Amino acid sequence: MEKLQDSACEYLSGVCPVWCPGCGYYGILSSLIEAFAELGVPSHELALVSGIGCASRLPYFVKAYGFHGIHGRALPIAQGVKLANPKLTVVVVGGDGDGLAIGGGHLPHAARNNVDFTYLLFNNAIYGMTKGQFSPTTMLSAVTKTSPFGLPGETVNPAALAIVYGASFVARGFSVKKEHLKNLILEGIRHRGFSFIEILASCASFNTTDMNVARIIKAMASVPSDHDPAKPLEALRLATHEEKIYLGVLHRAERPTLEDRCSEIQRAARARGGGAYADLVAQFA
Ligand SMILES: Cc1ncc(C[n+]2csc(CCOP(=O)(O)OP(=O)(O)O)c2C)c(N)n1
Ligand code: SF4
Repeated sequence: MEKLQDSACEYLSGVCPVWCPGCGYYGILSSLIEAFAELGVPSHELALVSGIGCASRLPYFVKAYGFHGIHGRALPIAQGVKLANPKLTVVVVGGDGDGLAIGGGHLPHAARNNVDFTYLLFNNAIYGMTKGQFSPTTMLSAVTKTSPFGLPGETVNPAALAIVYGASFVARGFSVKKEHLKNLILEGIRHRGFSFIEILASCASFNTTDMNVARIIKAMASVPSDHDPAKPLEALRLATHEEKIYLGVLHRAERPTLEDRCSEIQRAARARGGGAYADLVAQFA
């Protein structure tokens, strides 16, 4: 990793990352801890939650509470963490396979519930940890261990999916653009509600074609300054552009969080008053 700010180094756990040389995830780790340093949140108020995969190893490397969960289940675990202790800043990390294949059923619910945490989806368009099987974001034409002649199914666009599912903050970053990514992570954490950040990153060992750094640099473009992130259809237009890869905040909306709604429901239930247990049982007799 490049030289980090001293304040950011405070967030390194001392466990050395086990990622391959050249892995795009190093850039994400440094942007993340730089963002933590700028936020100034103490380690004991930070929780990192992950599933399984190379991306999901990140909590080991950061001085914060960490939960290395089971494959694809980081989002519901993080929802429980946040509801149990709303004071924590909760960040979920994971790969495209973890989050969109086995864990794909959880994204719409995290988005519609608008839980106040940030999900960093590391998109290297491959299963890195298990040595190069195609994932939901692999390009149709890609040659992988399990797609020597191309893929049978269409490619998923993570940012577009999050917009359609109703996430209240959706952005796209690139592991190589570290300062830009740090600012996106800061915005995502400061956003009140579910923030989803797709981060493009190459897998140096198994996929340098889909996430070819030179290809992305050539195609990347900043979200135009006159873009209105409150309009989801406009955000979708940028997220699904056929030639350009738009980086930046695509969508942002303000709406009540799960915590707000749960408090309202609890207030309403308490206002109605307790019922008798025997009456409740009698209804089903
Ligand atoms: C239930 C279950 N099924 C399959 C696996 C094997 N497995 C481990 S990591 C992984 C894919 C990881 O890919 P991705 O989420 O894209 O992360 P990357 O390693 O590329 O960062 C799979 C299929 C597992 N650990 N548990
Ligand atoms: S296999 Fe790929 S994603 Fe995993 S550490 Fe190596 S380069 Fe990174």
